[in-house]
Amino acid sequence: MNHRRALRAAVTVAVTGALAAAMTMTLTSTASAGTTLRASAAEKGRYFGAAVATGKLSTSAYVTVLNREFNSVVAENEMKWDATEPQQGQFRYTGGDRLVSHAQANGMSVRGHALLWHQQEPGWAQSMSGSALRSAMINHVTQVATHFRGKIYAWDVVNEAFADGGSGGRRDSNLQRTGNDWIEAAFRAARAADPGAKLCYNDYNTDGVNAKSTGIYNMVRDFKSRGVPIDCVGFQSHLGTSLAGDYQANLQRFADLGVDVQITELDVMTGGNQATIYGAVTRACMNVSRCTGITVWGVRDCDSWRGSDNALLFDCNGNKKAAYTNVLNALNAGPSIPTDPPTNPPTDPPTDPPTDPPTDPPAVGCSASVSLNSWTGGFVATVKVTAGSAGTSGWNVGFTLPSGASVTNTWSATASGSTGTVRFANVNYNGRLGAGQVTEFGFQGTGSASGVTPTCTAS
Ligand code: 9MR
Repeated sequence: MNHRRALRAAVTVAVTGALAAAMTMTLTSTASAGTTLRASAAEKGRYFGAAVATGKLSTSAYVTVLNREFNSVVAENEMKWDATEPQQGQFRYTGGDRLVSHAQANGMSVRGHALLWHQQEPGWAQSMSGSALRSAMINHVTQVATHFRGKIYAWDVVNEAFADGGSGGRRDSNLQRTGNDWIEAAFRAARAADPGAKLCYNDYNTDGVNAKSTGIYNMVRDFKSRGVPIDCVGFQSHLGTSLAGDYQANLQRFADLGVDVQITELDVMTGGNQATIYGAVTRACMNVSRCTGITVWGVRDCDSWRGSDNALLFDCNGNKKAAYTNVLNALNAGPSIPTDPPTNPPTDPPTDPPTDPPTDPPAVGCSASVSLNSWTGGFVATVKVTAGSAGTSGWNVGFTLPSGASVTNTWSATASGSTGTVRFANVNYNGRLGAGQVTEFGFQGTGSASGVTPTCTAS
C-alpha cells in the first residue's frame, strides 16, 4: 500500500469548513482542569496514548514527555508479524516485552498492534499461500496473543484489510486469498488465546462516511449478528489539512453497532489547520461515549514516520505545540464516560472462562475437555487437562479425529500421529500436576475436528 498517495487522496476529498457543524455536543460537558493529556483523559474515563519505538526508551528527553503525558502505549513496529516471528515457529518478544514492562512500571495500558497485516509479513510468510498460510497465520495469532495474554488492553487483530477507492471491498493480499473468512478466523483465534483483551479491526482512510468505512461497517454489523468476537474498531486518522465533516457521525454509527471505537494512529499534516483539526478530532471522540481513547502515532515531530510533516503534538525538542493545547482543552471540556479508564486486565487472568465453572476433579487419573475454534478448512483446539485426586506425574490425551482432519502443529504437548487416533503427551514442565490442578495445551489442524472428545490417562 502506498500510504502517502492514499493520504493525499483522502485529503483531497475531505470536506473543509464543516468541522464546527459536526461537533455538536451530545453528552453533558463537565469542565475540568487537568494539566497533562493522561490526567485529563483519565478524568474523563479515557486513555491518551502514543506509538513508541522501543529503541527510544533509553533517550531521556523522549521518556520524560512519554511518561508525563501518556497513559497508553502501542509498539510502532515491535509487535508486528515480521518482528515477533522472523522465522516460522521461532518467536521473538524482546521489543514487545520491553514496552509492556515500561507500561506496567508507569501506569500505562498497552494496545497491541498488529496480529495480522499484509505489510510487514516476514519473508517466509510472504511466499506462502492457501491452507499452509492459513495455518501459519492462525498459529501466529494464537502464539502472540497467548504470549501477551493478560497484558493487552486492545489488540489490532487485523489491520488494513479493506481496499482504497470506491469498491468498499477487501484488499487483495495473500491473506485474503486464503478465503474471505480469514478475518473472522483470526478474531476467533485471538479470543481463544486472550479472552481478556478487546479485539479491534483497524484501518485508515476511514475518517468519514465513505465507501471504505461503509465496507468495514457492514463487516462489523455482520460479525455482531453472527457472534464473531469483535469489540472495537480503530480509526487510524492519518490526516491532511482538513477533516471530513462527518468524522464524529462516522464514529457514532460504528458505536451504535455495539462496538467501542478508538482513534489509533492520529497525526495531522502541518498547516494552518493542524491545531484546529487536532482539537476537532479530540472533541469528536469525547462526544461519542464509546470512544474509549486516542493514540497519536509518535511523541515528537522528529519521531514521526511522516518526516517533515511535523505531524505530532510536541516539537523535536519536546516543547508543546498549539495542537497540544487544543487537545488538552478539548479533553478538559469534554464529557465523561461513566467507566473507569481502561487498565490492563490482571496479569494472571483465570484460565477458565466464566461460563465454564470448575468441575470436581475426577477421583483418580485425569480428565480433559476441548474447546474448538474452527473455520472453513481448519481449526485450533485448546485442551484443558485436570488432574484427579492423586495428582499426576504425567498425562496423555487421545482423540479420534474425523477422516480428512490432520494435526499440523502442537504446543505445550508432544503429538504422536497426525490423523485418525492422535495422542498428546505432556512436555517436561506441565506433566506434574497436584490434585485438581489444571494445565492447557493446544493443537492446530486442517479439515474439521467438530465433535471430537478427548480421553485422558494419567501416570
Ligand atoms: O510508523 C511505522 C513505520 O515505522 C514503519 O516503517 C511502517 C512500516 O510499514 O509502519 C508504520 O506504522 C504504520 C502502522 O503500523 C499501520 N498504519 C500505518 C502506519 C504508518 O505507515
